[in-house]
Amino acid sequence: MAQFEEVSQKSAVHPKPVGLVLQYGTAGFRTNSKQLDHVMFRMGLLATLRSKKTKATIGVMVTASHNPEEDNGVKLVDPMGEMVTPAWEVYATQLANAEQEELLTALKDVIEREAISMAQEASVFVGKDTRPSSDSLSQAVLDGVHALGGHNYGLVTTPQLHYMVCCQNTQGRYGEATVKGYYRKLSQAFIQLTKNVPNRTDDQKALLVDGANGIGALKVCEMETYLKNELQLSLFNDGSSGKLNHLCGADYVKVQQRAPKGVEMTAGERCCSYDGDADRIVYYYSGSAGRFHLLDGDKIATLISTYLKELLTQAGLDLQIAVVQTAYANGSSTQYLEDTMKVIVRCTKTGVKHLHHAAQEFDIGVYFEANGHGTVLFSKAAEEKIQKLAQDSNTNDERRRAALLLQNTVNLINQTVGDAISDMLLIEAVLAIRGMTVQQWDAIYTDLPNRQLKVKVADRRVIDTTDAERRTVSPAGLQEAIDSRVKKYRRARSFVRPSGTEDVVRVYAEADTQLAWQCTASLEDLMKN
Ligand code: NG1
Ligand code: ZN
Repeated sequence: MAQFEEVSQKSAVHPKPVGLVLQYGTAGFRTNSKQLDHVMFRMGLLATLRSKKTKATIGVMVTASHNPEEDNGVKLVDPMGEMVTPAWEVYATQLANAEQEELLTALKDVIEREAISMAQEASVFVGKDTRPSSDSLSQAVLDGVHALGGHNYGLVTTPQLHYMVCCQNTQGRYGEATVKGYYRKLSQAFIQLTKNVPNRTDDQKALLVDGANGIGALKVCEMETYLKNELQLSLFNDGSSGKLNHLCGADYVKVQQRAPKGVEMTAGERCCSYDGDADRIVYYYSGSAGRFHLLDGDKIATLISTYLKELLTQAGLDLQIAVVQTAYANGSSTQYLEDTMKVIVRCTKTGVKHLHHAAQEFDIGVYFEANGHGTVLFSKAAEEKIQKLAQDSNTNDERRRAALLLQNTVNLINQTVGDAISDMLLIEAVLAIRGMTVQQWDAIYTDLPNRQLKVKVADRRVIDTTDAERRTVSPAGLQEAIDSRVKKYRRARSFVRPSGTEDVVRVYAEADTQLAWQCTASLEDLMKN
C-alpha cells in the first residue's frame, strides 16, 4: 500500500539508533532530546492509528515537563483529554523500540490486533513546550502524522492540549477547541466566582508567579487581559533570559523546599510556581522570620475539598466527595482529611493516570500529587444535579447561591488533567470567597518534616513495590531494612521506588522531627550499597 511505502521512506529520515531501548513510562517517553527523533516520528504514526481506531481526535504533547532543558519527551492524549489507555502504552513501547527494518511489521501488528480500518480518517492535535528541541521534534511527530488530518497547535501548555482534544471530541460541549476559547471559559468562570466577593483589595488580588522560564509564562500573559484586573499577576522567570526549570519552577520549589531564583518576594506575599509545561503548581510565602512556607499539592487538595464540601452542605446536595493521593502525600494531610474533614481518601501509584482513574469512581474526586499536579473530576450525574439546582428558581437563596458557585467552579476547572493556570485561578477564587490569607490556608494543618531524594543505582528495575508503592517486595530484605530504620523515629514513614521518568530510585521519608533527614540519608546509603 502507498501509505506503508510512505512510512518506509519517511522513517528513513528519522532513523532509530540501533539497540536503543526506551520505555513508555509514567508520562510517556522522556530522555535526552538527542535520542528522541525516531520516537517522535513513530508516535505520530501511532497517534494516527489511535485516531482511526477511536474515530476521534488524539493529542500528542511534546514536553519533558520539569526535566532539565536538554531533555524532551512525548505523550499521547486520548479522546476525552485523558492519558492514553494502558494497552496502547505497550504498542508505543513496541513501536519505539522496533529496529528500522522491523518498523513496518510492528505497525501492521498494531493495525491487525486492533482491527483498524486504514480508510478511516484521522485527526491529531500536536502541541509543544518552549524547549529548544521542541520545534524539530514536533516536526518529526507531524511527519509521522503526515497528511492524515493533523492539526498543529504550536506552543501550548500540556493541559491546554488535553483541553482542546476533549473539546474537539465532545463537539464543543466542553468548550471551544481553541486557546482563546480556553481563556474565555476559564476567565468568565473566575470573574463570576469572584464578582460578589465584597471589598477585595489590590493586595488580595496580587499574586507572584514563577513561570519556570517555560510555556506557562507565555500563556498566563496571554490570559491576563481576559481577567480584567480581577487578578494582578507579577510574573518572574518568564523565559526572557533564564533557562527552563533551572533553579526555578514547581519541582525545584517542592523538592528543595525553598524559593525559586529570580522571584522578588517580600514577607507574607502569596507566590506560586508552575513547572515547565504548566501542569503543576505549588504555592509558598516567606514567613515573618524569613522562614520558607510551602503549600504543595496536599495543601491545595485540602483547600479545594474543604471549599467544595462546604458548598455541597450549603446547597443541600448529597454528593460523595473523595480525595486521591499517592504515597508522597504528607501524613499530616491524610490524617487531616480523614479524621477532621471526614472525607474518603484513596492512595494510588504515582502518576496522574492512576489518580485520575481512581477519582472517576466518585461523584466528586479531588486528586493531587504532592508535587502539585492535580485537578477535580465531577461525575456527569453530579454536574447535572448542580446545574439543575442552580437553575431552580423555587429554591431558597442560600442553596441557589451555593449551587451557582459550584457551577462556576466546575467551569473553572480543567477536568482533563492537572492544569497550573486553572488550579491557580481556582485557588485564588477559593481564597477570595472564603476570605482567607495564605497564612490561614497554611495553618489548616502542619506538614510533617519530610525529605525526598534520588539515588543512582545500577538497575532500578530490580526494585518491585506493592501497596500503592508504599512497600517493596524485592529485592529480598530491602523492606525489612527500611522498617528497621523507620521504627527509630516517631510518626515516621518511608519508602523507595524506581522513578518512571528518570534513571533513579526515589527515596522518601517523613517523621515528626527533622530526623526525617537522617532517615533518608541512611536509606540513601542503603540504596548505594
Ligand atoms: P516519577 O519519576 O515516576 O517519580 C514523576 C513524579 C510524578 C509525576 C511524573 C510525571 C514525583 C515523586 N514523581 O514521576 O508525580 O508527576 O514525574 O511528570 O513527584
Ligand atoms: Zn509537567
